[in-house]
Amino acid sequence: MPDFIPYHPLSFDEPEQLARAKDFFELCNRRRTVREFSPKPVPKQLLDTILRTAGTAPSGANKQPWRFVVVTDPAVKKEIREAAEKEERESYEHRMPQEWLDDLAALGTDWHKEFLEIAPALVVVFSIEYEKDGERTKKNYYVKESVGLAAGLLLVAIHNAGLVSLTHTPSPMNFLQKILGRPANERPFLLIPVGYPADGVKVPDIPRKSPGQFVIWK
Ligand code: IYR
Repeated sequence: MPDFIPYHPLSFDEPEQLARAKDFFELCNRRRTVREFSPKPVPKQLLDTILRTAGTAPSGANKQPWRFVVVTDPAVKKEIREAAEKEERESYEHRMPQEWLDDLAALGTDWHKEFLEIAPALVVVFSIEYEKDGERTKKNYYVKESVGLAAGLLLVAIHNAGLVSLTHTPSPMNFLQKILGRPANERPFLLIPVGYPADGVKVPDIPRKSPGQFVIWK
């Protein structure tokens, strides 16, 4: 039998539950992806605490198959920017079909990725596909789901601390494995610049779906 320990659930009366749920919704609903950053540095202890939040995510068989590489070294950020822009330029100019480009038009993105050098920290999220146990290879489970959940918590923790982020997906991303010297069992998942927004930053005027559009009650 595995060891079990008592769980101490949070407990609120119903009005308090609703008030907390509303407050948390308001908090999350203010989060926006930001594409222009200030170079103002972020304290290491703050990032460390935010990353600990990401590490609380549930995961398949509790394997916690994530790695977060925090890049603040300007030389490494520059290397990442150059590699990302090379791939992104190829994608925007040759690889992405018109329909995809049309879908991105409202976001105002293109292959230029200055933010990869300007943002004070780049959090590069890797998924750990398998672990080596001596000679044996042990596969992890539900890796994408697990790492996606950790990344979601990361974005909310960043926002909660008054910082902003951008979920960036240069494609293909294998250059990150090389530049950051990660082993073959780690696969780049997301590249998340983190920091403060540039002064007067604007975000696209795009709507969120309402619950009527994405929730079904049976
Ligand atoms: N990876 C490119 C293109 C891009 C794709 C999607 I889907 C987006 O939501 C946003 C951008 C880029 O990062 O610019």
